[in-house]
Amino acid sequence: MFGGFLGAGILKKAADKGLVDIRVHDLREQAEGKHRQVDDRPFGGGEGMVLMPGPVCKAVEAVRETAETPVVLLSPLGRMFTVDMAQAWAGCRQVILICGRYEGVDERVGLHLATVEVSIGDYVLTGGEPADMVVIDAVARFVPGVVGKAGSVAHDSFAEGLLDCPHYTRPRVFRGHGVPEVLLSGDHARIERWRRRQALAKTLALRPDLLIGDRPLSAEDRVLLDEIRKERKES
Ligand code: JFT
Repeated sequence: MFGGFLGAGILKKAADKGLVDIRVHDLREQAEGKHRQVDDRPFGGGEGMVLMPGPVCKAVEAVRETAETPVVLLSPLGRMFTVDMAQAWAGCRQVILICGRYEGVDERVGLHLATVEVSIGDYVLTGGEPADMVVIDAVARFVPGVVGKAGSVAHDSFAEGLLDCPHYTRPRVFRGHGVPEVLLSGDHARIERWRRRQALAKTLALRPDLLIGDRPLSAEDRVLLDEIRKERKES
């Protein structure tokens, strides 16, 4: 499942440049016995299979470089994964993600091995892999050089606590719908102001919770926001 994800696009480029080194480890390499068993039926009965703690612990211990390495368990029961976690982990020498499947991993992995348990959102997946990919992707973006200037991380939607402004490309008129005049004006200062205002207006309309977060707004942003609020009251 990780081959296509890691083998294409921005992550592949980042790996080729040596900016990130993302390794996938097969739990079966740590398994014992003829059958190299990594999962078993749940104690107490019930549906499905549970990943055994032994192979998971051995796999982590085989790759962990220091006691400071975050060991992240993805799980529907975890704390919500946030941009702040992504940024923090991007600054770590190493991050280990435990990726389970089936009904999940033995509870003792979360209790005694993982340093943090996170969920990527309130919806149900069939396994841990897509959640791990989300975390890998979000963390990698914060590694310097991974995302080019165009996607400049610091400048970006959530990193700044705001949603992105709208984007348009050719044609100028698509099925009768035009492009905001300001974007065709060539006036870069005006375009920047418009984009900032749009980002603030979109955030206020769609995600007002982001505006009362812990990131203070600049004086200019507060002026723009007041304007937007006034306009909304008038219409
Ligand atoms: C889901 C996950 C979810 C979700 C790890 C492992 C198995 C499937 C599953 C789903 C519901 C109940 C198991 C995982 C996640 C989310 C992470 C696993 N499943 N039990 N992370 N974030 N929102 N769903 Cl292992």
